[in-house]
Amino acid sequence: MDDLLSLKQAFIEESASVSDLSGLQGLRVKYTGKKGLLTARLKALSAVSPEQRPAYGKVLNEIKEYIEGFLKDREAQLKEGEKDRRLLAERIDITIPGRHTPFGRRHPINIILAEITDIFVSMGFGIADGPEVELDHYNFESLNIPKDHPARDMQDTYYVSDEVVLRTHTSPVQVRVMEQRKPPLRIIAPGKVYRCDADVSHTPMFHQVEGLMVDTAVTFSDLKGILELFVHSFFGKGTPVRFRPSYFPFTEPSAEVDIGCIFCGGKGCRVCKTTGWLEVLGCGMVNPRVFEMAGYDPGAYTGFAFGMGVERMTMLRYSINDIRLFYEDDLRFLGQF
Ligand code: 2NL
Repeated sequence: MDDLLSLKQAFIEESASVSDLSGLQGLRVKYTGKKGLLTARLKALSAVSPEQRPAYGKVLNEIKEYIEGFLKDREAQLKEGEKDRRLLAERIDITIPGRHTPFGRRHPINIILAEITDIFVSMGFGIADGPEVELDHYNFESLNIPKDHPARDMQDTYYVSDEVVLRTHTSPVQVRVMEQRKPPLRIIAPGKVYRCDADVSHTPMFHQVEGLMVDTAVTFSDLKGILELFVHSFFGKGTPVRFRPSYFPFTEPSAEVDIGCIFCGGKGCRVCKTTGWLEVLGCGMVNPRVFEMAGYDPGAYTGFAFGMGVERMTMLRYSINDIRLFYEDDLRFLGQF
């Protein structure tokens, strides 16, 4: 009997320090396992004398029930605690703000390039493209720009080799189209061009839109009508427009198109250098020598051509005073358009 009571006492003491399921499993094996302390007593019951057996058996049974009851209750308790801890660890705080995924946007140059393109497409012009690495022949020679012309200066042109350059305008695209197609022709050539230059108003790469219309009786009036319509679509209907005589080797006669200064309303300011006018386009009637070199009969066809800088148009539209902002990848700038 003393042995049984001290067994129970030992179990009570040991069980008090069990704090997790693996500790509880150790206790279960130690007492109720195959070679457990309680199991040994149960096996030994038959060795107790018949007189003592009922009383001994009764106490032993009580201890067995106590031990088994304790193990069962404590297991349930520990499992519950472990579940609580797991749920706490897995808890999701639905009040934390979501991760911000910034959207990309269109570059201002591309917004304006698309606007210019759309206006000419609406007037029946098709879109042409061609190589940015171009033969000297197409970039200069075929446009009546001879070898000693200042536009070919090493300071302006990126030469790849003697015969190959980075195109300095998109005109060569239009020459290539003339070589491949017969009039009537009505195309624009938008794209990147390269000039060895860099300051507040020049970047080594910039964008141009050139245009070309050729048919049997295209006149300077057609040029004026189309370009005036373009300027009014792009800058607004009431914008004053003027054509001012100019010179390009590839057109004759040539002109530059000015609009009334959109910053001072024509009164004169820093942007228009007190003239009241801003230059937006260059244009002219295609030089017969250019037609000849492209394989068109200058006696049969006439045409006009024009060119504009997209960076300049974008700067005028959005009042930007430094061209370099377009190419600095500053999202504070790029996010504003
Ligand atoms: C400007 C002036 C111009 C042209 C470009 C051209 C193209 C062919 C034949 C004749 Cl294929 N001309 N292009 C004509 C006049 C002016 O550009 O200020 N560009 C930014």
